[in-house]
Amino acid sequence: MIHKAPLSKRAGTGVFHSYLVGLLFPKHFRFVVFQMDQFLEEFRRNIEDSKKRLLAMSENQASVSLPGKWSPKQIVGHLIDSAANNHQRFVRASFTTDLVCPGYDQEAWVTLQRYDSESWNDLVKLWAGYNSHLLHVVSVIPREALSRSRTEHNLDRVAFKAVDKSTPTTLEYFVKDYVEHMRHHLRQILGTEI
Ligand code: NI
Repeated sequence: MIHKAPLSKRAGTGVFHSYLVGLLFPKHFRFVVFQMDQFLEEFRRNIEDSKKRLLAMSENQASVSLPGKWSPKQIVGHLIDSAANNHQRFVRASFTTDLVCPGYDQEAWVTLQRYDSESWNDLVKLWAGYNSHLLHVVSVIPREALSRSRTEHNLDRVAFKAVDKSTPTTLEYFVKDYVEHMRHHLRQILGTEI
């Protein structure tokens, strides 16, 4: 029934539900909130630190690619595609009980958009700006929507670390998986420290 309520009520339901959970399971609830806050703080630090380090690279350094591999420009381009796709997925999932998300052809997206011919500074700033917005979005999605158990999902196909179809999952898992994928690609450019 929640999916038919008006927007304002829907958000309110999440807050009220969180409040009830807090009353019933105070310790558990505080632990969950603490975990999420800590995750968001690390996500924020990843964006800020990586932005500085990426901007310190030259246009030439960012354009170099080894045979069969993406250049730093193309990797950041791929991360912009990932942010754009997951932005849609996260917002849509806040209103649904399932987690069935459209996929996208990652190689084809990078090739078509010719990220290699764009300015490195512009790409890094777009990547950082988009992720700052995603950080904000995740911080305002009702906790109930993040922790809702979703039996119908396709994270066996669209997640970085796949979840078996028969195992229920959550939007919280998917958000953390998104950031894990981002860190994986940042490490390819910046080395192991991220
Ligand atoms: Ni990837």
